[in-house]
Amino acid sequence: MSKISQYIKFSNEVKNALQNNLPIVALESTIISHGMPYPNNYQTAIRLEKIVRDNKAVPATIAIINGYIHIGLEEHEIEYLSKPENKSEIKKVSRKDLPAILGLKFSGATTVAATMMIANLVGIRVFATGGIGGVHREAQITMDISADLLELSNTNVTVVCSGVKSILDIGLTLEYLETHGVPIYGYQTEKFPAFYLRDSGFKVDYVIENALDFKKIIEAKTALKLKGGQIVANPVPFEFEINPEKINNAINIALNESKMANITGKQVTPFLLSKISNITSGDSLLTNIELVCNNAYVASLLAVELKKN
Ligand code: PSU
Ligand code: MN
Repeated sequence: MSKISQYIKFSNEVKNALQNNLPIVALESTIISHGMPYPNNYQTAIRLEKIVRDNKAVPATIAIINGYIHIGLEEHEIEYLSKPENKSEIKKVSRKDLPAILGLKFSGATTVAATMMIANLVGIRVFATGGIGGVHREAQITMDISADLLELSNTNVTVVCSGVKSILDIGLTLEYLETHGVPIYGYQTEKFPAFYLRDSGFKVDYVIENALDFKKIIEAKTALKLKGGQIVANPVPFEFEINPEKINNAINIALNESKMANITGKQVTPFLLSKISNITSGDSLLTNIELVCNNAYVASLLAVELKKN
């Protein structure tokens, strides 16, 4: 009989943290391999781990290398995932891809959905990323709805993110999450953020002022035996917010180009991200990096609070 343990390799740091019940923050790898250019992706992945450690938690960056789920990466593994020459062999791995990637011994970068699944398998409860996938614009026609949303409804992990990009239909994404019982907590804000912007025009469900508020909610959720995850929406710091006109213009151009080029399926999100970064000559990348770092910081505060008696 095959067991999950035969597919998992822990870093020493993560193994030790699990054994000693220390706070851990999961980090995904699709933003490294498919979300940012080299060398910013490498530098950001290293910086994220440092932020988590500086805030008294243990980082667990998750990826699949040669058929093994790695939970906690060495620097050379982060480098492997970052390098442009490896991009074609590093698949973008969501829930549906996991059996084939492990069974056939491929390598892959995990999306929010796959990272949540893996974190949950080993009992990691807090996860930081940039933005989650969502309901794409015109999903009424394309049916393009990210598996991240269903994962949030089923898997008991908290995702700290800066909302979703307006490459998506934000209103429909929020409706979908509501239908599937996924609550959204604004970290010191009542506005649901739109990734590059602090305010999407939509509201979060509840505001949490600090990690203790969050812990009280999780205690109640646990008592209720509710399944599924939750979103902590953390806006990009003021000083790194991008000019709304500039970003909306870039998004519209990128959306048009993706339509013209007939981009579909899992290529859509990476295509749009790299176009937007090119159009804004890297401005969007800077914002992207800073918001992920801030999410790693807040996720660390939450993970630490959850482990306090
Ligand atoms: N949104 C972003 N940046 C990203 C992603 C989403 O702003 O890098 C990545 C995440 O890994 C997310 C995935 O889980 O894209 C969603 O892809 P899809 O839309 O194909 O489900
Ligand atoms: Mn999709």
